[in-house]
Amino acid sequence: MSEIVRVIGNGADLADGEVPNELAEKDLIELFRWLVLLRTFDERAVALQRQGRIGTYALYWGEEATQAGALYACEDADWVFPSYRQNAIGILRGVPASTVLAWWRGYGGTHGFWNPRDHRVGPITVPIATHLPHAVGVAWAAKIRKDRASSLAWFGDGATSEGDFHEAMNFASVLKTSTVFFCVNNQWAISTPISKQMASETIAQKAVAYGMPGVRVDGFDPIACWKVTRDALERGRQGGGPTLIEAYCYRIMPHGTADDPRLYRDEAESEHWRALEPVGRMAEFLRRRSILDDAQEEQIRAEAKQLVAQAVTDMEAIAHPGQEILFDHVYASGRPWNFDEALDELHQVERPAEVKPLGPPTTPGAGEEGKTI
Ligand SMILES: Cc1ncc(C[n+]2csc(CCOP(=O)(O)OP(=O)(O)O)c2C)c(N)n1
Ligand SMILES: [Mg+2]
Repeated sequence: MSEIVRVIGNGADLADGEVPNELAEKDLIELFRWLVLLRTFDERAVALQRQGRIGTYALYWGEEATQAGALYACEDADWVFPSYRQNAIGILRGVPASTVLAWWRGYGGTHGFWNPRDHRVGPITVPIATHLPHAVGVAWAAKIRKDRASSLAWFGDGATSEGDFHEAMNFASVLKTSTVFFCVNNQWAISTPISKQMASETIAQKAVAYGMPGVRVDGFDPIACWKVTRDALERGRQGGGPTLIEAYCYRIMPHGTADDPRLYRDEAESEHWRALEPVGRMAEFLRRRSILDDAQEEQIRAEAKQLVAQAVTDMEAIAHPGQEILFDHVYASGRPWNFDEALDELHQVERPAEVKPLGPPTTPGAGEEGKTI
């Protein structure tokens, strides 16, 4: 099994490694700010779902390092493609946080979506692995145009069982595109553990078959995630082709707000991993080096809270879209006759004048059940 790249130790028996020279103190603080912003958004989104103010939500608590660390290594010109688990990544690139919340509220049109070209952030992708060929496509286009842009796509351990993963890996390696395949191995695909997902010892080793490097990194370590992504992008830009990164971590939380992991796993195991979560770990690391103090941390947290609170206000100020939204934007030519008929029929269905809250949360796993993404 290849070695796992790690920089941040645990302040005890596991020593800290070297911080790459390119990361100045201000970068480390900025990276911490990103981690806190992602965490604050995620915790607030779960609360909003529990209050019936947004729909089912796929939380990423604990996976912030794989997101912020990798994105920090990207240049603004690089394209990034999230799955549902990296749903808020766009807010680190200028997508309004209210737009992401509106997406989870089920709003379409201009409210719940952004133009991928504006920030080079692909749409939130629910179908597993379908965004991987897209990431290869944009990197291939960039290569043809002799444009410097690379691409990066995040996906899970479960996604490696999809054909799209293999097709994308093959195309990227044959065409030598500058693409980073960032696999967040959180060891679970809803209720399927990694042991039932694959017989391979690691995910990184799958890279061998495609003639590209496969590296393993501690997925709870933002600096290590930055480092391996930066190296992969550098290589790609120099014409070295794609890289597969396996960020080894654990899905500490349920798959989503409609999932109850107590039904299929021992929660004592998540408690073990929780101790490694990246936000607290990064804060402690920065304190060990006297880069962060209480006042600064408090300010970073307060700013994140304020940004997310404003996003909630903005999201809730959006007028509820009409039922037409289900049928609009399907065809560029407008609604065909059968859509009009279906819409008429839908208008006959009684619905409350006001948007009904989704209702208070019930026990996880009950209620909005089965509604998994
Ligand atoms: C093509 C497709 N098949 C099945 C699903 C249902 N589904 C949603 S999440 C998920 C598990 C994905 O696990 P993994 O790739 O490890 O990502 P994680 O949820 O752990 O981030 C499945 C099977 C889907 N969304 N898309
Ligand atoms: Mg997974």
